[in-house]
Amino acid sequence: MVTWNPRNIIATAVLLSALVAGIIGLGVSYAYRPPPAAQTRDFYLFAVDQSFNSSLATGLKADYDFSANVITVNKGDTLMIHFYNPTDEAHTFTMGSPYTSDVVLPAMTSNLISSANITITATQAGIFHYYCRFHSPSMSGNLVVQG
Ligand SMILES: [Cu+2]
Repeated sequence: MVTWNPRNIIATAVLLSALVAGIIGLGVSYAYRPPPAAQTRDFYLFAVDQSFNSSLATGLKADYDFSANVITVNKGDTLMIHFYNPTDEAHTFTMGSPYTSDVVLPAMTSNLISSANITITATQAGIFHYYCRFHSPSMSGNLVVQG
């Protein structure tokens, strides 16, 4: 049986205050996260020929892919995608709203690898699909804008 002598009351008070402070501290650390400073991020993206026979696989239209299937930025960042096509077919970098884009790169020739710079200002958080119009679903990925 616990007797409420002054020593026990003090011990209980100390334990309770530590518990309350811990909960408040945890709550504050979750509640206050300063937003990361906006940055300009350069990202190099390549069309990739995976060199297999896609007609042997179900659900594929082609064997092309992007070199990266996830691009992650913070809301507020400016993303500069440097898109290159070192393959023998044309490719697109296509996105719907709000980051609407449709850049077409012609096939590589003997003296030129085509490229384009795509600038995206990440004003809206979320996960946004990008794809090549000619080689979906394999040639696709997601832009992740962290809020
Ligand atoms: Cu393509």
